[in-house]
Amino acid sequence: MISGARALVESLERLKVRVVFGVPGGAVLPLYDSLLESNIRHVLARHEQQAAHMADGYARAGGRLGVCIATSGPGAMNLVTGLATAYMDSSPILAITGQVARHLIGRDAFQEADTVGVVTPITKYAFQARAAREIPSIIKTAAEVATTRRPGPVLVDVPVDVQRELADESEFDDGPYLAGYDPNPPELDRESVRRAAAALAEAERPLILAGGGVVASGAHEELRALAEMLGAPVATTLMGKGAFPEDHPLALGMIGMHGRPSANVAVNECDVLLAVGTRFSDRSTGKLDEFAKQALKIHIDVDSSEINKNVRVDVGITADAKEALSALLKELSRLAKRGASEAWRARLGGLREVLSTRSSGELDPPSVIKLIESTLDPGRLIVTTGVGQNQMWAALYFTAKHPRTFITSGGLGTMGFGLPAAIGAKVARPDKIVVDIDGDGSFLMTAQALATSVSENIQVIAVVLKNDALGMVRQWQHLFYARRFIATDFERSHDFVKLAEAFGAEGVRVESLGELERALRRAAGNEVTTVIEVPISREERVFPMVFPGRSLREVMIDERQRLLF
Ligand SMILES: Cc1ncc(C[n+]2csc(CCOP(=O)(O)OP(=O)(O)O)c2C)c(N)n1
Repeated sequence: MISGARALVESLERLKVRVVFGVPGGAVLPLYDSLLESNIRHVLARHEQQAAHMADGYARAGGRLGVCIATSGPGAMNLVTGLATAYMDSSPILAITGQVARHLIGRDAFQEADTVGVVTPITKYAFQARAAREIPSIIKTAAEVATTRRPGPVLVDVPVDVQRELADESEFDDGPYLAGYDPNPPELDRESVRRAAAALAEAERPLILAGGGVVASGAHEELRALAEMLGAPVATTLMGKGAFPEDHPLALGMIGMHGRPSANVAVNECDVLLAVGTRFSDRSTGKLDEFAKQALKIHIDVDSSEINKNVRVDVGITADAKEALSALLKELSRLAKRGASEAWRARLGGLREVLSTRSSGELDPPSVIKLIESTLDPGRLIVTTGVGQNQMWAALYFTAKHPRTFITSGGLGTMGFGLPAAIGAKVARPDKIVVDIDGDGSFLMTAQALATSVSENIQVIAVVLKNDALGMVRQWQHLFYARRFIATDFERSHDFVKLAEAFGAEGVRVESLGELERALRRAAGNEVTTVIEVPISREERVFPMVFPGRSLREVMIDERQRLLF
């Protein structure tokens, strides 16, 4: 006879789960007790939101399932932001929550919350185990649902008496729990692939737009082969950063509100657009009616509900990106290809100049990001970000050369994501240098994750761009609310050096690029986590910018100068 809790831990072991991030509580005590007998590492977060972001960072950096645990009621409710973040960015995490005992469900018992009810809209699936014997099959299925087709978070709610319940192992069911769920992507529609290949072969001004789905499916090599075969430039979404090496001659960088002009303009001038693994978020497309309206559009996505959801396309292919791109490559190798025209390449090459990196020699944000990249071994670097200006500067100026090296809350835009995600990423990839490029506002939302980082020896570097403000919101107040600033300036400046030290991390304040370089070198070899405070002006604004509701062809390069392409 074994308990539900033991069965749960064994199920995780069978999935080769090596680490879980969590915070214990009454309703998960049996589970924690069973973890004592396991080799699974438990990383103690100081807040469940952070446990979820850690699992998310682990999943995104490592390309495998991340697991987090919370107790019932407040613990589970604290996971919500982390689950919604993972849901929007299609990140495979498994959240296990405790629940009050079965006979107390629905009676407002102590620390009872309807966790499944709350998380259903922000998870790919939410299970509740009603008997110990169901646990192996639920955990196996939950992990399968989280990691297959379009990945996403899954929650398993386990009442505490189910964790305690003893069952004979012969009673345990480990068959599929959801008979209707097919983990395999749908069969590739060959006819659509042929149509897509024919259009691409004919294209004079082809453009490939790669989203997070390319990273998730590990299709980066196929993408590169296809781009090189066609001589087609490649733009990415924010989530697609790293899907294509950004130092490649065909790379245009990121599209969208703060995209690179070369990428945004390409969208509106290409004749054939191949979009792969992107859901065409409004932040990426700008004004929808204008988005690539001149182009024949092909869309590959593993989630059929994404095809024609935001952008109407000429050829929709529901498939795993890797499989579809391989099929396209094969098909194209049989066709005579026109290849991208010289004029097209020259046009886009010229547009690259529009965004030149300022090098004032001061601590301006582009120079800070560039220095992080050049000082730390770029081959070993993983960047995570907060949300706001810091995130957009990181996205614009960090050259992501490999998949899973740029980790950011793209869809939900969750402040506080950067530090815990960095911790999770470092656990998944201890061989990497993980740098959280953060804003002071975002950092303060989850700064106590420093406690986890220091006590668990998970060494990361946090570079806090300190403008004593909620910079991005302030930027919008500046641009769209006639500089009527409210609630965006911090009345007091915070001391991040002392904050770091309070947790046993190292803190350093830098006043120049030279000092920053020295601090980064020291931090990379440091035994503990380092927080580097970088003062920047609150008047800094992120440009280029496509104003909300505008077409990607209207690029503001500062607050007055509009370039119309
Ligand atoms: C949890 C959460 N609350 C509020 C917001 C709205 N918001 C977007 S950007 C931003 C300001 C971010 O400030 P900071 O982290 O200091 O970064 P900066 O823009 O100054 O680089 C805010 C409040 C958000 N994205 N997430």
